Amino acid sequence: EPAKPVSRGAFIVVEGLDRAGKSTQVKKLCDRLYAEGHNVKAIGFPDRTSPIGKMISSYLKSQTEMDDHAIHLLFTTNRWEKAQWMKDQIAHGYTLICDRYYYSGIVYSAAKQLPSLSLAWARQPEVGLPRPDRVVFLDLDPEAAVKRGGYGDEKYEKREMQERVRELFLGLLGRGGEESSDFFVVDASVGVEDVAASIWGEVGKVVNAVEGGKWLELGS
Ligand code: FDM
Ligand code: MG
Repeated sequence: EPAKPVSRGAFIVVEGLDRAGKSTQVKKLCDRLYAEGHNVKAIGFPDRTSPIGKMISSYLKSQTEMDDHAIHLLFTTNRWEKAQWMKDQIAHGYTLICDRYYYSGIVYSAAKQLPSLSLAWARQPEVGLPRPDRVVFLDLDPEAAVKRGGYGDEKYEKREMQERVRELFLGLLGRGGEESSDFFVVDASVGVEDVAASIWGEVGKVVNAVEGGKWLELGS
C-alpha cells in the first residue's frame, strides 16, 4: 500500500529508565506504523555515530573522564547537531520515533546532585530543540529493572542513580511540571505485548492526527 500524502510527520519520543524496554517498544512501534502505511524512522539519543557521539560513548564506558557540565553539554550538542535534519525529515512527512531525548538529558545530569548543575541549568541549552508531539514514559521501578536482569556496566547503570532519575522523571511529568502535558505514562512492568498495546492506543491516534493536519505545528 503506497504511503498517503501527509501534512507533516509526527515526532514521538520514548523515555524511561534503563531496562524499561525502550528499544524493544521503539522497534515494535515503528514496525506497526510501517505496516499501516506510514513513513517512519527510528532515531535515538545519544547518537553514538558522530564524533561527539563517540566522545559520549567513551565517557559512558568509563574510558574517558569528563567534567559533569561538559558531558551534559556534549549530550545536548549531540541533539542540536541532528535538529535540522530532524525538522527536515518531519517536514517531508517522516514520522520520527525517538529513543530518549532531552528529558533524559536533563534528569540524568540533575540526578548527579551537584549544587552547580540544577535541573534549570541543565534545561537551558535544550531550549529551542524540536518539541515532540507526545512523550511516552515507560515507567518501571528500579527494583523491577534489577529483576529483569539488572544493569550493564555503563556509567549511570547503578541502583541509586536510577532511583534519583526516576524521582526527577516523575517530577517532570507530574502536576506542575513544565512539559507534563507532553507525557503519556505507561506501566512498563507488564508484558511486552501489553505495553505495546497501550503505547499504540495513544500514539496511533497522535500520529494519525498529526499526519492528517489535525494537530498543532511542530513546536520548540
Ligand atoms: N543519557 C542519555 C544522558 O545522561 N543524557 C542524555 O542526554 C541522554 C540522551 O546516557 F544512562 C544517559 C542515559 C543512559 C545513557 O543511553 C545511555 P542508552 O539509551 O542506555 O544508550
Ligand atoms: Mg542503557
